[in-house]
Amino acid sequence: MNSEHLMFIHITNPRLVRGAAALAAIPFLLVACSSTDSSSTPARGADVIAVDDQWIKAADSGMSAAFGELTNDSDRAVTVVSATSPASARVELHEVVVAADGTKKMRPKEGGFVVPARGSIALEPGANHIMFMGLNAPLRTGAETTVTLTFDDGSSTTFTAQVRDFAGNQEKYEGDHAGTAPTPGA
Ligand SMILES: [Cu+2]
Repeated sequence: MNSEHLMFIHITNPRLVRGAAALAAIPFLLVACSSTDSSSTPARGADVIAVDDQWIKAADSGMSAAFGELTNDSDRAVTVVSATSPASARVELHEVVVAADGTKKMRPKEGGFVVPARGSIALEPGANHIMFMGLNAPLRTGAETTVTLTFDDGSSTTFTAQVRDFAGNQEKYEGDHAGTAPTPGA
């Protein structure tokens, strides 16, 4: 009688029961947290934008540009609103347009680069590009530098791009935006 009673107490020890209940509850708590995050908070640009095939045009001084492909792995459009790089005093988001006289000119892209939901955009010579407006030092073929993109939600992502030779697409800078003309000799 006594030993049976002790065994009963041992099995139903409240501390053990509470411990088991707490262990069982942990997976539910984790699931609850992650599902709450993804449903109430839109995915941040930094978490869903991938940069591929990135490169930068070699240049001794003045201006250059970075290119690549941006892919959006989310269900909302993400906009790149600005960019920076240690290689250039000023960095702008540019598009290329055909002027009335048929020549191609580049200018700041109004509103930034929109990467559509579940889609991608190409930054390439003759089209949208990340413009380096005042190189801090020569960009030599084979060297690397980083570029940081900031998205419309305030998050940012930094990628490393390699410098390549590229002779084509020497578009003129439109230069009719106050304060955006390149600094001579910069
Ligand atoms: Cu440009």
